Parts: sequence; C-alpha cells; structure tokens
Amino acid sequence: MRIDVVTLFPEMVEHAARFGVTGRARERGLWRLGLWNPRDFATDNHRTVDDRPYGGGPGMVMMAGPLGQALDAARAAQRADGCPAPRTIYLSPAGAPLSHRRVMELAGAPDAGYVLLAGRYEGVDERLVATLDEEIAIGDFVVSGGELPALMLIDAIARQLPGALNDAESAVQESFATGLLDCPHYTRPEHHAGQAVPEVLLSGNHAAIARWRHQQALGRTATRRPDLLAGRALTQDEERLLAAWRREQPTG
Ligand code: 4GY
Repeated sequence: MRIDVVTLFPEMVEHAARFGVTGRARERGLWRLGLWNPRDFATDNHRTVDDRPYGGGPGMVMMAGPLGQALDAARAAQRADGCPAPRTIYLSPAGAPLSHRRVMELAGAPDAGYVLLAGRYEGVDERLVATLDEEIAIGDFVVSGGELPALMLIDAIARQLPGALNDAESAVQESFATGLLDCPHYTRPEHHAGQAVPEVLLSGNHAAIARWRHQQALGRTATRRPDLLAGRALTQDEERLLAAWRREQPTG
C-alpha cells in the first residue's frame, strides 16, 4: 500500500508517521509514504497557494491550481510505484463520518494507493474538491488543518495491514471489531487510591475473566453508546449478561 499526502506542512506528517505501530509498519515495508507541498506547484514568485474568497468574508481559500498539480504528481508517482488506481480523499468535517468498517475496507487492498488532501485556512476551492473521489470526516469538530485528520486515517489503516501488529497487540484491537467498546483494564498495584482491582481478575479463572470482560464491554456500550448496540443484535446470553450488569450498577 502507498499513501501520499498533499499538505502545506509535509514535515508534520513525516515526523508523526515515524512513531509507534504506524512507523514500525512503515519500516516493515507494509506501506509507503509520499509527501507533496502545493507550494512547490505555485506559479508566481511568492509561491502563493491561497487567495481571498469570492463573495467576500474572512479568511483565505486554497487555490485549485497548485492543489490540482500536486494531486496529479502524487497520482503519477503512485502509478509508477505499482498502485494502478490511486484514490483521492479529502479530509473535512463535511465528509462522511469515518467508521471501523470503512477503515477495514480501505486497509483491505494490498496494492491500493490513497492520495489524502489536507486543507488549511477556510478550506479548498470547491471546483477542486469536486474532482476528488471521497470526502471523509474523523469527527464532528473542526481542527486547524487536515494534517492531523490525515494522520489519524493513516494510523487507523496502517495498524490493520497484515503484519503491522504483534501477537500481543492483535488481541487488543478486537475491541471495535466486536462492535462493542473495550472493557476496563487494570495493572499493578492491586490497590490504588483506595480502590481494589476487581476480584475476578485475580482469580486465575480464564473463562470467568473472559465472561466478565465481555459483560463490562456490553454494559459500557449500552450506557455510553447505545447507538452502537442498535446496529448489533445481542445473543440471549449477552442479554442475560447485560441485565446482570445493570442490576449491579449503583442506582441514582
Ligand atoms: N473534522 N475531519 C476535519 C477537519 C480541518 C481547513 C479543511 C475533520 O476531517 N477533517 O476539521 N479538518 C480543515 C481545516 C480546511 C479542513
């Protein structure tokens, strides 16, 4: 897999992509990163990439010209690098909400190429946005530029590539794959700030521990994110676990 990012701050993306699971997956050759600065495709002496909005108003808009040239260069580089069908993606709050399912789809094709457009200022000229394949939002909030959203998408995809996670890490990532929130975690010491670790976790009874964790995941999901349960049928056993969890919750 190859991912290219069109950004005014390529160093920001390069630096962040060196850390943790994402960086290690890159070292393992599971994905390659290409960076393109639209400023390098500007046509004037000042290397201008933004201009005032038609219709007036505050702020600046990224010009279609330099962005289009940068995107073309990124697509050409991907084709030359064995990615026959580059897919262009704009990160913006107006995009389709990113989901675990979409991440798995994007991670699924080994020879896939993604060209991510990270915007700045007030946004990108709509005529350029209209040429892109997809628009994705990482959440219902606004950040100052598309670089962090692009890095989040890259991280979510890279950790799903075969060989990215070690055995110990692979178990952890099942949380969302089950359609439930993760269960709570504890480590030493056994007592902290007057609170003990739940007894079952010290029991050595692996079946009971697995069942307790599943119950915690169900209870948390029902309480915090009932919307997730709406799209997921519960088995009879899960219904029983959830009912028992609810009885154990402090009232009021
Ligand atoms: N939320 N999800 C997001 C974002 C910032 C200027 C265009 C988001 O994906 N991207 O907040 N992006 C900007 C800032 C232009 C996008």
